[in-house]
Amino acid sequence: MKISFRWYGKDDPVKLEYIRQIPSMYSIVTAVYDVPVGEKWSMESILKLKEQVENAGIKFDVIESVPVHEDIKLGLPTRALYIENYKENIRHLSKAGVKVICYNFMPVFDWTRTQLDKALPDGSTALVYYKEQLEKMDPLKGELSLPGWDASYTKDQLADIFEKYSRVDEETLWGNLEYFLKEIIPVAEQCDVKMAIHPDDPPWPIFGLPRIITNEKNLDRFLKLVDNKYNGLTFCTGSLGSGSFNDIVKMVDKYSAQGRIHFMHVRNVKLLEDGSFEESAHYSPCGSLDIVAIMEALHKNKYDGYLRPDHGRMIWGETGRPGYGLYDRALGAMYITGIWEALEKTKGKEG
Ligand SMILES: [Mn+2]
Repeated sequence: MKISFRWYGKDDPVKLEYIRQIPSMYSIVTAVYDVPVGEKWSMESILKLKEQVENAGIKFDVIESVPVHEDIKLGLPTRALYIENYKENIRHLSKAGVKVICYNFMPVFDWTRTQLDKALPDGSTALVYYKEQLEKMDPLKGELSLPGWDASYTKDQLADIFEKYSRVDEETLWGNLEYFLKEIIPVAEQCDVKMAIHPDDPPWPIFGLPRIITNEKNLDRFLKLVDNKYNGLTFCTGSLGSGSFNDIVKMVDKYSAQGRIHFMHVRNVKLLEDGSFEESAHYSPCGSLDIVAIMEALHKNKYDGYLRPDHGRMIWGETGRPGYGLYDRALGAMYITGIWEALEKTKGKEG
């Protein structure tokens, strides 16, 4: 297992120098942030990023994300150009030594929460998803701006995209994903870069838009679309674990045994009775997931891919990008590292 940490580039208040000071830190997880979705990333900007990261003494192995242009998800004729750009990005990143690329296939919206600063009883704040709040939200009214919501769309553009998605049901979205994979996976294999899809967060349709990377049955179907190890998963315990229908330990065990997990996002969520959830500290008793059992499954299957602590709470007065402060994620990294060390010492390095 290789511990990694997301970094949002030079404007991130969490400095590379701080990330390096977390014991066990191996690789950064980052992206080129100043290029519009769907465009090519120049070799120059990739190498500049690599140099910054390596100068801080950390590896530059994992990209999260190379975003997928909406025209690819919609299956529009213009996707041809964006798919060619995507292939070129894989080639460029491979030349810079990147091993894993994370991406997702969620229509329009990335991860969605209804509140970003919910105060928990211990005085920390966390990201939450309350069903009741979500039902009152209407993205087309444009009163809301949350991370994961593409602020670059105007209200009219968003209405236009929603109109286009009215003709894309789940099966059409599956077809568009299959088309995309059949184009890019051979390139990823040639370049020895593992593609790792991130599950939908939360793992159910929102605002009437389809979502398909949501549960075990659908992950099985996804992996069979192109049955090749270069077509793999970012297994996000918090995203999939927001649905009580997902048996996370069983799924981690199954997909890591198949060698199809290339990147783990480990975090905990506390499920509430009505299908709502709150993000919690990584420590198992704070949430609904058994983090030790998840790590045991990975260890048993000799997982040697990348793993990062995922969203953290805001603690100790830290301010910054919701979910991506330094302190709670660093606690998460050390908690996971500690579990792994205990597993290696009690069960042996062979797993
Ligand atoms: Mn995640």
